[in-house]
Amino acid sequence: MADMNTMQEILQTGDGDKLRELVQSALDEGVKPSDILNQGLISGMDVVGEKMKTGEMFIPEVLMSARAMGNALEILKPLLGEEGAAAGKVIIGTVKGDLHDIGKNLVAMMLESAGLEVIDLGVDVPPEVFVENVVKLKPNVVAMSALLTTTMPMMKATVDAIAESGNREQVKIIIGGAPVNQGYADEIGADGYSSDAGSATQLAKSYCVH
Ligand code: B1M
Repeated sequence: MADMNTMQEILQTGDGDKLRELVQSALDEGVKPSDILNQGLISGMDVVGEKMKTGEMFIPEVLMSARAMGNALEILKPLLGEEGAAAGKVIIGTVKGDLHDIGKNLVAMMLESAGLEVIDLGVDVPPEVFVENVVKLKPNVVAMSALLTTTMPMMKATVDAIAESGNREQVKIIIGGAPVNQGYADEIGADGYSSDAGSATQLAKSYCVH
């Protein structure tokens, strides 16, 4: 039987091979990919976050867990898709100063699975790089991720930079990541906020289908 607690424990050890094995056997047993993601991997990462905070885990160990999670996500990627592909283009990135990319990658993956064209600008993306890509690629949506309270202000800086470039009306801007919420999206003049990859995909699609 697939055991989500074991999956969470293996994620904490950073053993990517073992984690992939567990994910695969859970899939073989018929466990839904979204349950593996939420109850096994994301819950496991929450434990890692807690241990990081209390000093029970250090950065190199957290990085190993992050890598193991990335590997496991590769297996889930093709299975998390949705029916009803919509045409549209999204540029996505983690804002300047912020190196967290697991959540952003998950959102990018789900957007792609939903049939949207996704241009991933990576991590530590300065406002001017978002602007350059808005000008060059003319996306329907710009999606920004931030995991640190100290990098949240970069979201506002990016919204402002896009406005200053004269392109604010041409693009919808959506934000996400653990420290942000709808109130913050309203405050900085973003068009929307999503708490997870699934709702980010719904939101982006709603801005792409005309
Ligand atoms: Co960092 N880190 N980290 N870290 N790290 C956090 C975020 C933290 C909460 C841990 C803690 O203290 N409990 C804390 C932030 C505190 C704060 O600001 N309030 C923290 C800290 C302090 C730091 C450093 C400063 C530590 C240090 O060096 N002293 C440092 C900063 C480096 C930097 O960015 N400049 C740092 C470094 C790292 C690692 C490099 C070791 C590693 C990142 C590896 C990587 O990403 N490749 C790491 C990790 C792994 C974490 C935790 C443990 C896990 C994050 C994660 O991947 N979660 C994290 C604690 C936690 O969140 N539980 C923590 C899983 C992921 C699927 O969830 O990213 O929330 P999440 O994404 C979700 C939603 O938020 C949403 O959808 C996703 C899926 O449903 N979402 C979006 C995300 N982006 C979206 C964009 C959208 C929509 C939805 O667009 C529209």
